[in-house]
Amino acid sequence: MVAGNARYLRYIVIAVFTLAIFYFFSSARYDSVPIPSSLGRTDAAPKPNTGSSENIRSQPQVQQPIEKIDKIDKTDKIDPAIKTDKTGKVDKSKADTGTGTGTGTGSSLKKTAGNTPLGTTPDSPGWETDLVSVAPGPRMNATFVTLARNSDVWDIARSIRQIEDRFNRRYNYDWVFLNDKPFDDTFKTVTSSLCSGKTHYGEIGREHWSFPDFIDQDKAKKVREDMAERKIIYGDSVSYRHMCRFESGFFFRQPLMMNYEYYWRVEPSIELFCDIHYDPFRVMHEGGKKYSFVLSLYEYAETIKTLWDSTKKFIKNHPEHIAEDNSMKFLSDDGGETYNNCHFWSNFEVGSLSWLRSKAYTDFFESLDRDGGFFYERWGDAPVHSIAAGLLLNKSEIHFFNDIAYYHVPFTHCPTGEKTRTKLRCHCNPKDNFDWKGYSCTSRYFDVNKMDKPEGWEDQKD
Ligand SMILES: Nc1nc2c(ncn2[C@@H]2O[C@H](COP(=O)(O)OP(=O)(O)O)[C@@H](O)[C@H]2O)c(=O)[nH]1
Ligand SMILES: [Mg+2]
Repeated sequence: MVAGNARYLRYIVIAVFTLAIFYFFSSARYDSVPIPSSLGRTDAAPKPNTGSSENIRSQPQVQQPIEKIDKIDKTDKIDPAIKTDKTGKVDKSKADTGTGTGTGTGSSLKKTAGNTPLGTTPDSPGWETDLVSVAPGPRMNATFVTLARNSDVWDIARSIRQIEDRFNRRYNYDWVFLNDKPFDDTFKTVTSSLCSGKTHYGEIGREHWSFPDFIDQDKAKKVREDMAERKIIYGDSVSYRHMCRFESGFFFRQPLMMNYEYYWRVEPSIELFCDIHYDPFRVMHEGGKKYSFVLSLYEYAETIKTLWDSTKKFIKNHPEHIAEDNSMKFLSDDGGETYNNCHFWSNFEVGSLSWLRSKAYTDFFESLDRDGGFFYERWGDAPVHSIAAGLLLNKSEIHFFNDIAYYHVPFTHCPTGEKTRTKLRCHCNPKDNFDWKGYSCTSRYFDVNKMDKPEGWEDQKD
């Protein structure tokens, strides 16, 4: 009996002891490492749907201040190309509504650049080696832009993932998606989960995606039938023609695009092969660039039979728009008499929206549009943009982004030079580089601009 009581007593003591230990650990304080308040902050309340959808997941507030307000010279002119708010901080809120001018209280970039130099080569000041943290420096008033169908969702997902991994996760630029039909929920959910900046979704108005009334439908139909017979790629497609006309004349005037000064066009299924150590939008702004490319080639002549005749007509009617130091030599081998079909491949573009919205460019587009070649032939937006850049801009306003290694089926731009590729952690095969091959116009571009070709280019010729 006594032994039994002692046993119960032992059980009770053990139970009390166990409870005490449990209580001790469960109420002990855990001194965590303090998290800076700026990290992990999210946008306040979800915004109402304004026709463009906000990013579904909350936005990390990761952009860095440009400079303190007291450093801003109040006499400086407002620069719409730089995104700032009244405190001198990078301001993303102006992109929210899809309206407005996107201007802020900005200092001139040159001044900002003094604080955060733009390093574009490994030995220049400001070259970024820390590719983990949020990128320092200002943000431009810029956005990615993609025209896509709902069915393109998984192909554009791949492109976004690569752009984010190689560049935008440190910069968080916005992304505008445009479609001739409403975007569905899957498209919005997938893309907004991948983009680190804000996402906007716009439906294109019918007037920008239909036959203008001056187009003779019978004539256009006959052309499509004939091109189908001759097996010209996309020759029988109506939607492809709307797409080319839209990219030539309307994407930059969509309401969602009016907020921005610079764009970077991204298509489904592209690849980026190297780290991007600096902000290409800043290169455009600080370098006074209006148009840029990574790949160039000859256009399929059958699709643009009268494009150059229309161009010559425009030159005659609008000599005031032709730049003094233009790139006619890139476009023509006989002083402008005929087109050599060289063009910048427009599925990649970083460019100035102000330039596309300028009178010079819109006069050019409208003149071509009236001639009907988007439907009576199959004019592509690539030769249209390229001829415009070549004639309306000075040479110094066009930029070749050697550091942006890129693929769009079937061509690759892989930077020439092993040192560059290693430094940028590229994963492209240098043998695939198209730049110096016979069907590329990049060698001609270098010659016209009297640029030195990179060491080793001759070994990649064919
Ligand atoms: N919304 C929409 N986008 C289109 C249509 N056709 C082409 N696109 C987009 O326009 C761009 C160019 O089309 P793509 O098929 O890649 O042409 P390619 O690069 O010339 O072969 C891509 O971003 C496509 O997603 C269309 O009918 N509707
Ligand atoms: Mg494409």
